Amino acid sequence: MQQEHQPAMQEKYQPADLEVAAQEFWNRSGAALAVEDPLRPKYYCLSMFPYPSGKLHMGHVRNYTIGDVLARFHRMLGYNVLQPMGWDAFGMPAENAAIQNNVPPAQWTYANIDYMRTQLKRLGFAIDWQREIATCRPEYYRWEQWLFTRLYEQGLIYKRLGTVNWDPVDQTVLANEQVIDGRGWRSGALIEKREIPMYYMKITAYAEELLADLDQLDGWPEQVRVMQKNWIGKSTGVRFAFPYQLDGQPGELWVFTTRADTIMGVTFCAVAAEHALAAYAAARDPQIAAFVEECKQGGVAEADLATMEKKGMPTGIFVTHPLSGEQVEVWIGNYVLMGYGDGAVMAVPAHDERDFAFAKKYDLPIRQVIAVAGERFSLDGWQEWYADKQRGSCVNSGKYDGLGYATAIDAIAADLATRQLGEKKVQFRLRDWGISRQRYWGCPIPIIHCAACGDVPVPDQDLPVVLPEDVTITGAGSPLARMPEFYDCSCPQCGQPARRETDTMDTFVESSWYFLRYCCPDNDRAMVDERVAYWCQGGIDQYIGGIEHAILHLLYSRFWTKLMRDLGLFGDQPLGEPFARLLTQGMVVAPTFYREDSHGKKQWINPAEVDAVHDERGRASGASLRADGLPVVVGGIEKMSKSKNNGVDPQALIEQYGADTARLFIMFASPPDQSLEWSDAGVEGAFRFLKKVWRIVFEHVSAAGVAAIEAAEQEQRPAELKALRRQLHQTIGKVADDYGRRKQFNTAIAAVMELLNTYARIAGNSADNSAALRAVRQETLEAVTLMLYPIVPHVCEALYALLKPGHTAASAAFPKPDASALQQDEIELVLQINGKLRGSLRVPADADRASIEAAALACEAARKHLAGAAAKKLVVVPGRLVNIVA
Ligand code: ANZ
Ligand code: ZN
Repeated sequence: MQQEHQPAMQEKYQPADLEVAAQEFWNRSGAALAVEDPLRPKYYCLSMFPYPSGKLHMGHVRNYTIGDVLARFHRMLGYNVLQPMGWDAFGMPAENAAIQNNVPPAQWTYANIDYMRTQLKRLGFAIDWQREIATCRPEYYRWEQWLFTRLYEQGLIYKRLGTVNWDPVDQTVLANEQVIDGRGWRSGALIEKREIPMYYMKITAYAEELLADLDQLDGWPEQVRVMQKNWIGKSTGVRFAFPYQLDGQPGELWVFTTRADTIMGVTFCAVAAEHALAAYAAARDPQIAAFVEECKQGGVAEADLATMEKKGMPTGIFVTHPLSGEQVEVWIGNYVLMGYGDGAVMAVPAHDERDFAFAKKYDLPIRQVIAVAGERFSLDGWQEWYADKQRGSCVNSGKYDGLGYATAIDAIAADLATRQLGEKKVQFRLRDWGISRQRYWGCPIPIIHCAACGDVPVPDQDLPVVLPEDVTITGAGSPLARMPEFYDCSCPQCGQPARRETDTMDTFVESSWYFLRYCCPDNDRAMVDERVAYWCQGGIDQYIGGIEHAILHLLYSRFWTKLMRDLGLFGDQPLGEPFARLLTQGMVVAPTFYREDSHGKKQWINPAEVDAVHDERGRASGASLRADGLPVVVGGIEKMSKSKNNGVDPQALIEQYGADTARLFIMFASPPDQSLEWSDAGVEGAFRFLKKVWRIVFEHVSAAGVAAIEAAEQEQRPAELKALRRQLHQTIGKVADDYGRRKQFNTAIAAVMELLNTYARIAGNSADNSAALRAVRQETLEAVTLMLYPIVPHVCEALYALLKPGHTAASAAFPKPDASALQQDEIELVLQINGKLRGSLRVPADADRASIEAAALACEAARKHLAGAAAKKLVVVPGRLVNIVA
């Protein structure tokens, strides 16, 4: 049965009341509930779930509005739509807040969830709230623990030593972002590196597939695919060894190179500070030891390796070149990463830019072994062609002289292989994923440590390992490690007293599979079930979120999906890639304002507290603080952030203007993947537009009776109404394409605005109320309401009920363009006389050249401008213009 939504007809647009009414109606009618229906095509619309930090920020509102527009649009196209929501609820901020406010993290988190859920509901998103997930609930994380035990048994999770940041004052492990300039963020103590046992997920076992499957993801932004590709970082090269003798013992220094063709140009080797040979040298020379310590402190990000200042020290150790037999000295170099390849390189300063800089600095020999015809080698500076693989061939390389890149590598790899000193090798930059966190507010790792049996996974019947929620957080170490009631247990294998693991999992684990659990959040017997096959078949149709998750979250989610597939959890519908299409929304930016205090430190002032003057481009050119009327400095336009105090609270916006204005402003201000600049004027404009739409519909609905109009006007009507209908149906086509294929919502809105301008011009006259006009008006306004519905659903729900009593926009179909209305029976040509614009000419769309020429010569403008002169020639550009040359 059709549910009634019949709001009272009001002359003024009053968002507060009508938004509540619309939301109540949607709730009553279950408009957003998703029920599996194999007979209907599904559309799974997923937005990245928020961390429950306290309240929504503008980035959330943008993200979820984009999702909601797509969800509602696809519902109108007849899809069975799933749009779920949940909470990425574990994580450090809850622990920090707990220390500050003295509330347990659980309590803080649940209160935030409650508040943010209210905010999301107030925005009118068509979310199926029956599927809500909070990752901190045992019903959720028990399945993650269950999967952990399966993967552990298969060796896809394993334990080894890992390096962490240790705060010696707080006696706790810190995350990288908690270490500021080498010191603990809270204690200020110098941070030490410590090696502790940690659990790792073997993502490297999937590196090849994670890379190859990127090719399938043609619904992803190219930029994100490239970032994933670079992160996985596959390189093909040669791994080989330099043999050596140390204290009479034979050893081998292994290196990885992508340029084995330059092997005869090696003039030294360089190892990382953490390398065994560096440790050997450090143990015998305090100066080397000091240098090694200095290098380890740095903690260099890989991106900086190429540009940072090269530093090194010789070890005094010599190794033997495997092909030439030459003695080569080993240096310690700060540009060599321990975590990549073998933590050592063969240095070829003539052809590797980093080695070149290093050799110049320490005056080491540089030997050219690659030449390019027409290019001259010189030691004065680095030249790009030194690295040119395509054009170069070997020189000064004995038997390899004259060989090109690929053939030289083949020959050299073969010679290394016969000496059993090396072979071709594929190397990945991707490392295994360390998931242990020495934190409280996370999913407990389901392992029991037994003195006799070792690490024993918690058996299924003892899952979940529930995280105690009533704790006191002090900031010094995890409370779990101080709770015998948590860690004391008996070994599941031998029954002897044992100790439960007190580390928790990286919160990236929860976000790696939440989108699957939305399909079956109520299943208490399995992690996933056949409903996943329904909603996720062919991939989740649309995923929307921030570009900051372009690498890790998306990579981990892809990895988990493949793990679950390989455990057979998807039955006979193997899902390999979770997200078919990805939209990365742009940042929300806003102007910044500040004053400098007496120390020259900037005091940032929120845009809501200033009055700004704008230049003609809409940029703030001057501003004053409302409180004291005195000027403030106008800073740049920057991403909304706490540090620049330029965040605008969506709540205030919603309270003042309503959810629809917030949604419309966001979708109109810029395309979803570009940055969105906050502007009060833009919000005002959005609000005005909604008032206008309201008034137009109101006038149409309340106009009664048939008023007489001038006979002359009456005659023009059919052509004008036809033009309006044509524009209407063109707009319908364009809006559907903008929403569906192009995902450019701002241009869709602009097209509707233009349509309404034409409407006002042609049909806005309420004195004329003839049946023909009424029909076109009704048709136009119904379609406008439905076209805008995905973006501003509340007001459109109310307007649609006024236009079509007894019907609801929530169950209406998206309008379809009427092909006959699109047919253009008359077209307009530009009329020129002697090349000068003299007006226009209306002719039948299918008019031939002769009749166009006749019409041109006969028209009023031609008669006037030719003034009796005969036309020498007529130029006709079909569909465009006609030029009379006299
Ligand atoms: C000699 C050489 C000569 C190299 C030359 C390059 C050009 P990708 O492509 O990123 O895999 N390398 C190897 N291990 C390293 C480490 N642990 N830290 C820093 N650099 C390392 O890079 C592979 C190249 O990076 C290798 O090839 C090696 O330098 C260096 F004309 O070997 B090459
Ligand atoms: Zn045991």
